Amino acid sequence: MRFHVLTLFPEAFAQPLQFSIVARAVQRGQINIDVADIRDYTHDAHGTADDYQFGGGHGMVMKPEPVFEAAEATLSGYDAVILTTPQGELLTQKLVEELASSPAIAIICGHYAGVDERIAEGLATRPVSIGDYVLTGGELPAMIIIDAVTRLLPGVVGSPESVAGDSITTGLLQHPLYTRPAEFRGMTVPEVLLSGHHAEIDRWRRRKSLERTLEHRPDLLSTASLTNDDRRYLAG
Ligand code: 6GU
Repeated sequence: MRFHVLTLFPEAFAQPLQFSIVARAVQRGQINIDVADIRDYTHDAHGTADDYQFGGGHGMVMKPEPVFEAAEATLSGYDAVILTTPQGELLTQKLVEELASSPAIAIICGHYAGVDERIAEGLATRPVSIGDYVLTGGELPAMIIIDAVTRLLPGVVGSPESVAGDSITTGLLQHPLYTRPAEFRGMTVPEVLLSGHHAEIDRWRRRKSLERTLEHRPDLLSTASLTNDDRRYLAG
């Protein structure tokens, strides 16, 4: 998978993606991340990439010419050209899965008050927001998209089951996890997990997932496939 990032702040990408699983995916050649500096495609001495809004109003707007020129110089035949914007489609695991099936993804990082609408109209195919809050720029959203997509690529995460059983994908949040020691500062690991009774362990995990989802994300439950047993348990 090839990621092409177009940004006014390429230095933001120098360190953050260079650790753990994403870094390993780069090293193994499973993904490739190219970062282009939009400012390299400006034409004045100051490298002006933004300007005042027509119609008046607070906040600068990213000019179309440098973004189009950066895209034309660096991209070719991409399936998805994402524009990061709070006005975009919400990034969900379903959208991440869809993106993971493209051979290449371009991400234009929005900045300032926003981008000239012609970037959305004539260049980006997919405006994406990462959640209902406002960030100062699209660099962190771009990294989040890269991380989430990379994780789904074949062979990137050790066990395919850990990806297939993702909470959110299943509509249920993950059950609690424990490792050694069995007792830590007076807090103990639930007895059932030490019992070796796999059916009991599965039942306990399922119930904890149901409880957590009901408490923190009741909106997800309608997307989960629930058994009659699950429904009885939730009904209390
Ligand atoms: Cl993609 N960009 C900005 N600036 N803020 C956001 C966002 C994106 N998604 C949520 N908030």
